Amino acid sequence: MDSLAAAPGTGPATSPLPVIRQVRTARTVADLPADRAVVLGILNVTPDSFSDGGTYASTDEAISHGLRMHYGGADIIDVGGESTRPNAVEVPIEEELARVLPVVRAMVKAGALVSIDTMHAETARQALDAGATIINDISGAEFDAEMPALAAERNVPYILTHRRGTTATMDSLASYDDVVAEVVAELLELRDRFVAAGVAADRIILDPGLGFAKTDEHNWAILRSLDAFTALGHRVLVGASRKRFLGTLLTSAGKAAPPVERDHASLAVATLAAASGAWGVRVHDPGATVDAVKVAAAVGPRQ
Ligand code: PMM
Repeated sequence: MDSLAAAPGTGPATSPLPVIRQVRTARTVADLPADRAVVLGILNVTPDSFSDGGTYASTDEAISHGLRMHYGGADIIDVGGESTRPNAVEVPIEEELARVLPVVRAMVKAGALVSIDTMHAETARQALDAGATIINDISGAEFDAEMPALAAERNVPYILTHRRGTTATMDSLASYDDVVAEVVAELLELRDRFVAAGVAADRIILDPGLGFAKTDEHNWAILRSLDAFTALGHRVLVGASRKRFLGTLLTSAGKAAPPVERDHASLAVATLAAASGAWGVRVHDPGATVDAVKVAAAVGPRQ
């Protein structure tokens, strides 16, 4: 299938596809490539995400963008309906469901593997019923009490992300003596709570949660020591794409680079994360990132 019009149930094309590659898309998690890092394409169906807020707020725009990423080579489409930026307004579950479910259904119909980016077990449950196969939860220690039981019952991969506090409080909690050791310890404690609730350990993917209760320097320290995370015996996901610390890095004339000007730096971080053994990277520009992680895989580990 190589055009939007040919994707059953996804409606007419509303925008051109910049790149169409011959892709054989993985339909199950087991089909994901094992010889390079996996690339998740970010699909925020929100009016207020920091990095692309509002761009794909309508269902049609979100589906078109998701299909562009799918045909552009993304391994997984990560669909979210609630902004996770500092001080984001909480979205009622009905609103979150109305945003994500039509998009999840369309992506699944087009043959994409879908993860659902949500902090709510009810949203995750309905997205899984609609064909999503991975739960991506950034709530950290504030997780929904229903989430472990759902992850255990459905036995799907579960992305467990480090975060302290909520979107309202996380910036004020970005204080560590040793950020790497403390994030590892807090992630493992969370991991143990999920395992105790019946979630198979090999289903748990760990994410250090760049930008979630972390300063710029904390993010760099974690990236510098990614092997402390990959050594934990779980797959590791890294989400750096367009984040604030990259804007700061690229400051020009006293102004941080805006999110849309952070893609080259995002690509560099994804490549370095893949070279450090990350299982996956979550990015806004999956087509270019797939090429980059192939380079990382071809070079292989440092001798
Ligand atoms: N970052 C954001 C949202 N979801 N999920 C995971 N697993 N890891 C992340 O780092 C992460 C995430 C926030 O970024 P966005 O607004 O660009 O989606």
